[in-house]
Amino acid sequence: MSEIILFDYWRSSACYRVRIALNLKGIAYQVAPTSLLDDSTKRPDYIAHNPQGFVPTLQIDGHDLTQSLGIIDFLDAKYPDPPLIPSDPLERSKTLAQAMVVAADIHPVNNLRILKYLKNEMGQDQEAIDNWYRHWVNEGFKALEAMAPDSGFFGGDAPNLADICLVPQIYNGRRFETDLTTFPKLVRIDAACNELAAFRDAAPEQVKPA
Ligand SMILES: N[C@@H](CCC(=O)N[C@@H](CS)C(=O)NCC(=O)O)C(=O)O
Repeated sequence: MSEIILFDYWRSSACYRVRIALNLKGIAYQVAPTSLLDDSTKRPDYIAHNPQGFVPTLQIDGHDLTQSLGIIDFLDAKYPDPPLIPSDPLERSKTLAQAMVVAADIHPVNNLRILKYLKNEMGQDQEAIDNWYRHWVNEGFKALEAMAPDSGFFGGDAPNLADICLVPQIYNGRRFETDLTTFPKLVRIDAACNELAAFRDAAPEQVKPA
């Protein structure tokens, strides 16, 4: 089998999701550090791998896979143990809904390119941008808290795709000093996930290039 390569930026929450999934499944991979600070992802040689010019890209079996949830879905189909997306139709739908609160509703409006646009094109100052960020985290987390279980992980006894999406979003929420006190279940699940080496080893500070 050829080497698996993750085009990764240490602080990207979409990359963080994929790192967690790879670790949970015990899949060995190499990192191709890809900075978001120097327009590396906008150069033609990178666009050839990822037409959107985003990270992550996972190179595997001679293919370039993009979109963190698409990548994790592929990994789950190819390496089914442990499962990250339930096979039962009802549980699968619930897990995707929980994951998408973060991946489809919170993250896209708080992405680096959106924050840069607010600053450079809309002339917003840092305080307004930080308030924007916290507002959308709050909106999403209010709903996700209501969807969260009273004990265990979103996945029950073991983490699943929803937990994988939650942890990077909590990490970034804290970076922007979001008040998480009204989301006790989410904070509890985040802490439980971070008891696991697969989550801890995927954390930005653990993978930040020297
Ligand atoms: N929905 C995509 C989002 C990917 C994405 O937006 N990645 C960010 C980093 S977290 C990025 O590459 N941003 C570059 C840019 O905004 O130009 C996924 O889940 O993979």
